[in-house]
Amino acid sequence: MKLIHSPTSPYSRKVRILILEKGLDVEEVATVPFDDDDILHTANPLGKVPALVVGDTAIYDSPVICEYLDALDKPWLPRKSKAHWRQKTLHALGDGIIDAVLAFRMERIRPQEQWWDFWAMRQENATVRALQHLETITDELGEPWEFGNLAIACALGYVDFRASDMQWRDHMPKLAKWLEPFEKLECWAQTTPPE
Ligand SMILES: N[C@@H](CCC(=O)N[C@@H](CS)C(=O)NCC(=O)O)C(=O)O
Repeated sequence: MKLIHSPTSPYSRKVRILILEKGLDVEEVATVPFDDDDILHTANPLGKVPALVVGDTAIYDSPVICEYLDALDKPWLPRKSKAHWRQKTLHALGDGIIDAVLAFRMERIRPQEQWWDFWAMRQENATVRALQHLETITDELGEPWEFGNLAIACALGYVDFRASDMQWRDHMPKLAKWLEPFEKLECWAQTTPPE
């Protein structure tokens, strides 16, 4: 298996952490999606990372890749209905925070006269609401690693990377404490985005 990824992509980070934690044999191929490499376009016509090449087929969209890899060995994702859907929903919440931070950033890296403040504020408000919600359910989140927590931890890492001026730790102390064990793990250090 081959993972086409970008070292700064938080969606890729989820998959890379899962691979490291499970000790899976996956070759990593780093790319920059905006370079429009053939290897990425062949694997994923949408031109987005991550994409996982498995034999003569490809799997994409990070939650789908995570679910595929997770199912290979000692799944973290519970089978039982209620816990299963809860973990998938938490994973979607983490991905949604990443989506919002990314969309905000895309607004702000345009020339200033092209900024669309309505859209930027919408993304920022969604991020803040999601973090505030997580602060209220921190006790329920549990230990690393679970299927939902993987995405939530990577989302918080992405807020630190791309929206550090939010200073979310000052406003969400329980969530900040919850993240600490993740930040001490080897796989966390190995997948920290380069500056
Ligand atoms: N829903 C996708 C999102 C992937 C995504 O947007 N990746 C970004 C990098 S962080 C990308 O490849 N962007 C290039 C583009 O949108 O053209 C997933 O979870 O895999």
